[in-house]
Amino acid sequence: TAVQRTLVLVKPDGVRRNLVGEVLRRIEAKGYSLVALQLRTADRELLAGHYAEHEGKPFYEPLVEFMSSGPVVAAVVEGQRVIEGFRALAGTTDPTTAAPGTIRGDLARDWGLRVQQNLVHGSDSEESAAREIGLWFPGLG
Ligand code: DAT
Ligand code: MG
Repeated sequence: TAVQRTLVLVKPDGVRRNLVGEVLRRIEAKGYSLVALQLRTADRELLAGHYAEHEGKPFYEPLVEFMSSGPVVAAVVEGQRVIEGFRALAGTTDPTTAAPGTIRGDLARDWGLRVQQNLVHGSDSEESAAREIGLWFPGLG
């Protein structure tokens, strides 16, 4: 089967704007299931692991700063091909061009200079998902 798990984050902008329920609603409406859920403010160590692939890039520091600026909701989500499917629900990284009907396309604000404030994160591969789930939910699996 192609049942997968992915790591979803509602980023600090989403929590601040009271969009947690809306994001989880879209996930559940698609038919995906929640396996684990937590509200937490990430420290730099966790974020350094989470965004290791981006270390050294010009947007890395502002990204970590933003991601540690307040609580995030972390979720392990399960479903048929959910890794690709959740990224389709989320829309493209830059909310400016994210399609209508997607989380970022419908709901993201302050885009332009603030690509990082794009409301959600979703793992981009089975490898990333396993690694990220291990970081955020060490007790799982
Ligand atoms: P995604 O979150 O769509 O997987 P990514 O992994 O390439 O995108 O980047 C991680 C986050 O970093 C992204 O959600 C927002 C921020 N980011 C990416 N590219 C950026 C850029 N060119 N300028 C500013 N922030 C960027
Ligand atoms: Mg990514």
